[in-house]
Amino acid sequence: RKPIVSKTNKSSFKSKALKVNHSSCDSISDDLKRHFELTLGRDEVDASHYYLYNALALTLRDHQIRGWRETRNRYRDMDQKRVAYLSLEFLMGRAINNAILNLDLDAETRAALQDYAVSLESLVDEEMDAGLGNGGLGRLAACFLDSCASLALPVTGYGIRYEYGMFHQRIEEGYQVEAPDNWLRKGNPWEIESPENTFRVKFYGRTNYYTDETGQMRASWLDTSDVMAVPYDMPVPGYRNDTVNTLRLWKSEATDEFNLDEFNAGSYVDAVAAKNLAEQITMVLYPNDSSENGKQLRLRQQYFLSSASLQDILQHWVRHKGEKFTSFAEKNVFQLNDTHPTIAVAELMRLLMDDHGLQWDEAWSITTNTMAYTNHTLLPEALETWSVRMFASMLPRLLDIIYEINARFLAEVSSRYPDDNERLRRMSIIDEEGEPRIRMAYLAIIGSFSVNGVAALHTDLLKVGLFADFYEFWPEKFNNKTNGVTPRRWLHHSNPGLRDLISSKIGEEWVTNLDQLALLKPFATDKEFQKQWHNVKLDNKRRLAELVKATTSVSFDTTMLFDVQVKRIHEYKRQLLNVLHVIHLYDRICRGDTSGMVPRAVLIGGKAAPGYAMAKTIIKLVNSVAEVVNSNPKCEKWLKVAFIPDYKVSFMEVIAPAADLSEQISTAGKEASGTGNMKFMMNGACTIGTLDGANIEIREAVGAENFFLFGLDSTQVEEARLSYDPNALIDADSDFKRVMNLIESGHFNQSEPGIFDSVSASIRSRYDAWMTAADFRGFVNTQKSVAETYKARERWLEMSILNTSCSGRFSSDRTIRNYNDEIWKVQ
Ligand code: B1N
Repeated sequence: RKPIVSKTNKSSFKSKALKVNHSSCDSISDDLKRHFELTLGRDEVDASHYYLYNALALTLRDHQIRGWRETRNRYRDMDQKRVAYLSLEFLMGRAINNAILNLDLDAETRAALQDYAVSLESLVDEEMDAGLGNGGLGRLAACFLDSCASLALPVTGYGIRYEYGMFHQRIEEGYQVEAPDNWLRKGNPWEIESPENTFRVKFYGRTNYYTDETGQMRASWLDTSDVMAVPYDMPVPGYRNDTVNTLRLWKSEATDEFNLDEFNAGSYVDAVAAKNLAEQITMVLYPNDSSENGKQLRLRQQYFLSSASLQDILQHWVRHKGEKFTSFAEKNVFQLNDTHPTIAVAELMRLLMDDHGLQWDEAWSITTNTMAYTNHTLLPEALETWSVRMFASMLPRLLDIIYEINARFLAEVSSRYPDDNERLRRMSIIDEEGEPRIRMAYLAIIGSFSVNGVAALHTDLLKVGLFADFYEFWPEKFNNKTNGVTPRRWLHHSNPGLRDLISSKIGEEWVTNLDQLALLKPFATDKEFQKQWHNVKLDNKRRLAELVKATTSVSFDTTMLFDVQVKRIHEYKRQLLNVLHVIHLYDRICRGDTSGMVPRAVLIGGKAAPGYAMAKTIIKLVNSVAEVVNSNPKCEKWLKVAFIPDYKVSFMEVIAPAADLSEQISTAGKEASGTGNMKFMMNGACTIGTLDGANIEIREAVGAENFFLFGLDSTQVEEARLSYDPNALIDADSDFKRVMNLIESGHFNQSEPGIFDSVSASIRSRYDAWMTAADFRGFVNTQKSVAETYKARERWLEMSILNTSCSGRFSSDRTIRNYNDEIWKVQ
């Protein structure tokens, strides 16, 4: 091959520009060439970014393979406890930069790419985000995998290889339009199929009871329709520690047994076509965040994941230890990411009893000593229940087991609380009000040795509210594990400017020990350091302004305060409150009242569940307000508003480093934790927020004087609800009145009358669950002090530096250490 870049150029680059490890540099270069020319069969005319990206991904995968194998062998030889993290969602984002960073191959990779005259930055955009999750819950699972590998903990992620991940969002005429995310269309160079570990998952059929040779009553599940589960493994590299863990994703495939009736009836084609049903299971991610949708197919996904994963682990156990399960619970933990994989409780019972011959008591002891449940939400609309009728037909054997679990549990309750039928009704796994339903959260609690919430407030509220009866029954099961995010992706990778500035002051230990960021505190008031800090932020704002321009055509001026709210669109997160403030600023600008104001660029982004009408209307409102504001010359100097379409992990990597102000404004008591709040803090944004979720702990860490607090707390919210009168609040506040009048007069929707009626009605409703009106005045006032502080540049910079310095405890390394110390107990 003729080198695309001349030899002299290449060698001078190598010798002068970068400090590189020559042996791995040559091997990266050689491997890249080999994959490009041999694996992919390309030559220089094909040197498109697409093929180069693939060749590079394969090269990096090669460099993880030995560590991957060695990690597996090490775990096996050490024979220590293992953790399986079961989750319907893993929101991994892109893998390429993570691999380069964790393998420490940045300089080598850049040098190798010189041969092709392309930059690394231009290649990484070729990778589609692995969007196998909705939001916080799925991204948390991804951060956890990074921390587990970086701590060299034997933790395997088990999930579903959705053919279609989170939908792509386009904005047309201000409205959200969904498009399918066919992320595997061009192949996935990171995954390795492992067909030898295929398992059979049963559905439908009936339970058969029989007596075995020894006279024992046993059960088997017969006449089932089976689906095959084929695993695809993705490497999860730890940070520069030779550990490579595994994310195992299951794909559903039809069995080779065609539908015999149809086959014999001569309809061969119909029989083959019926394979579609099996393959549907892993076709698409349900795009609902914090709400359940109750569809049959979703239950099929949940059981499919749970059964395949447990069979995988049991097969491994039997291969190495034989059919003896006495020490199984000492060597295995299953962490359930919300109730979504909770059917695993009943499935483990079934496998141990029906397939491995254990008796109930032994199987139950193993199950309740291996399962651990994480709750992620208090919202009633997110709590999963399944209709007994549907369950009975799809998973008959599992329903038998759930009934038995419930009967034994209720017997325990009634011996502790004799004659308390009301309590039995409340605590039963089966909700008998109306059509009988299975309460998955109760099954999870009863079947687990640990139940945790995801922030201190959230765990406290679980104990006094949703799970109060269970807390009273088993107080020792309940514990808190405040969420965290990985500093590798969310600071080291996404904010190179800040990373280098921080390391120049305190060294690099912070990357694996984030508490070290506290060493920056003395520099918070250092003028020279503040200047450098400011310049990094400015650079990052430039980068974000380019993205905003490219995706929305709105120009953000980098001297403005970047005021950012990106997250799923949900009423409880109150994007609406944010919009009310924007309209208030607009109204003031139009009236010429700009005293105390600071020029702001407001950025909002996030997806609405396709069936969530109000969330979609809120997106339309943001876009309508943006259009009016951005086209008014009076606003030019003061206010810009943009809605960034298709918010995703790779966008957050650009957004978080550039934010000045982080909007965390949920109705207190509703956001279980939040994790975006932590990413912003780590990158030096100040938070405006309510006393909700992890905001409380963020404020505690950074100090009340460095946090913009407003609004009712969770207790006040519940009190205020009793006599809530939003119309009185509006009438008593002339600013609020004008804002409502702008919305209700059709100012933002002149050509589409009435489209925001539902929005104003919800704000004015006494039953508004999110109490938006209650916090309007507090929010507007606190935004005023944000503006004042931002103008006092040095004070703002001090706050910004302190936010980063105090973010150490929000590393997911800390969270995972807590899980391990208090739940998993892996040595
Ligand atoms: O989990 C995150 C938290 O930081 C957020 O506060 C919380 O809202 C989020 C059903 C959910 N809770 N529940 C879900 C997602 C998908 C689904 O189908 C519920 N997501 C959260 C991490 O702890």
